[in-house]
Amino acid sequence: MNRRTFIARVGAALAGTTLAPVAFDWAQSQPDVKLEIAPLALEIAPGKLVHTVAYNGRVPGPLIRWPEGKPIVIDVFNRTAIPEIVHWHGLEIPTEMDGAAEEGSPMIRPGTQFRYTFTPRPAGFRWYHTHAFAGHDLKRGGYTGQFGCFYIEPKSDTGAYDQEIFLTLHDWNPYLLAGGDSSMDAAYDYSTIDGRMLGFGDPLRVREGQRVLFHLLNASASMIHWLALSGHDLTVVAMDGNPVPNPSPMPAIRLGPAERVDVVGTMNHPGIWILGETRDQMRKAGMGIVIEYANQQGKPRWVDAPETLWDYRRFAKPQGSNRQPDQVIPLRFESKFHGQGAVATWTINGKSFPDTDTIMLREGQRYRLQMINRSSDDHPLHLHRHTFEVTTLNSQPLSGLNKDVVIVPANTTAEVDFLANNPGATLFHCHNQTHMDFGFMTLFRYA
Ligand SMILES: [Cu+2]
Repeated sequence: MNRRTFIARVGAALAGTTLAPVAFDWAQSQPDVKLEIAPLALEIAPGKLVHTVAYNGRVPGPLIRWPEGKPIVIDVFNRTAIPEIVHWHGLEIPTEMDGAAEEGSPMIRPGTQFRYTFTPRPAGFRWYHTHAFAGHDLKRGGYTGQFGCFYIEPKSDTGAYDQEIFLTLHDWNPYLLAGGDSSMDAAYDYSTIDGRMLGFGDPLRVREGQRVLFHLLNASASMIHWLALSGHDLTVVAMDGNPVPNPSPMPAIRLGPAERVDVVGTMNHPGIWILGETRDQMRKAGMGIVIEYANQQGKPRWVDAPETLWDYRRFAKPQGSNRQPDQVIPLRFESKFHGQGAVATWTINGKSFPDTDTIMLREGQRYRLQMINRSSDDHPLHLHRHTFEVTTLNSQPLSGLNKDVVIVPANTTAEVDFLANNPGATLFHCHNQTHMDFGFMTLFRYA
């Protein structure tokens, strides 16, 4: 049984239960947001089309901006030929609304509609995306344009900025390529910011002296990206939507798949600049956007950012957490090589999903996930429906850094603590689509 057959079985088991889509009169109750999933020929540059699937005919999907604590109704219509599902990433909501079939949320069958209703929380920069299986079919799941930003407004807005800009990174036209260890990973032809290649989207317009808050989202199915704004430092103020204890200026920003970083830039260097991937070949592939100061002319300039080390500890408190976990859960990640040209499978404690051991949680307990990466890849690990605190990185303590995705570098160990405060099935997986589809996933349940 692989992830696809598992989803099919869960779906069959759920038919006829309260989790199956409920019939109701659409005309009588209007949703707050409507999303339509449909194929799209996206023009990433003049005459350059990528054939994908997107929300409401655009990439990214519409920005959902919503006050914390106010219930929301979102209708999703699936106009594609395959079952789809929308995951609300970083939200602490019930299992049946979370949008992960492995937890028991319903798939949306072709030609049907599903109504998501929940109360968005916690405040901050969240996002939404498909959680469908792709496997060998790189035209599905996270490889498509099915993603958008979800901003939950805090009750008291602390924003001391003049302009707010959301930017989404994505890579297109995936194909499988042999990596360093000869197993296959996704590689891409093009990369974009907000669905446009560098030079072909509208520039971002700023004025001298402005403080600009950038909400950066890496919506790539598998790539880690580095971004820099030529001529400017960017101060990291939040990660995965949660304010960091130690905001720090950085010459470049690292974003793993599904990570968000909120940065503030002071516009104190007039000109026409490129905000782009720090690697030349990635900017050539399209990942960049022009920033234009008022009353400035000329060609957009790129200036290489100095070599930057990215250490989460820099944004955290340097000492460990005072709180001790009630239980430590060791999770060992390994790959299984299946020969030249084959996709590797992934294991957690020696087993691939759905044959992994389900981990039982008790409500109110604090758990420490000890993530031991015994592979030569860096993995972005994501826990659904909960926020965790990063507590050690390769035995170095830290605290106060609250996230829902963390990159565990090759051959290192990272620990995160979380409070079991949201009963229901909870998925834990690598956010690299290829890795998660080939076994890198496990389920937690509450006793
Ligand atoms: Cu991975």
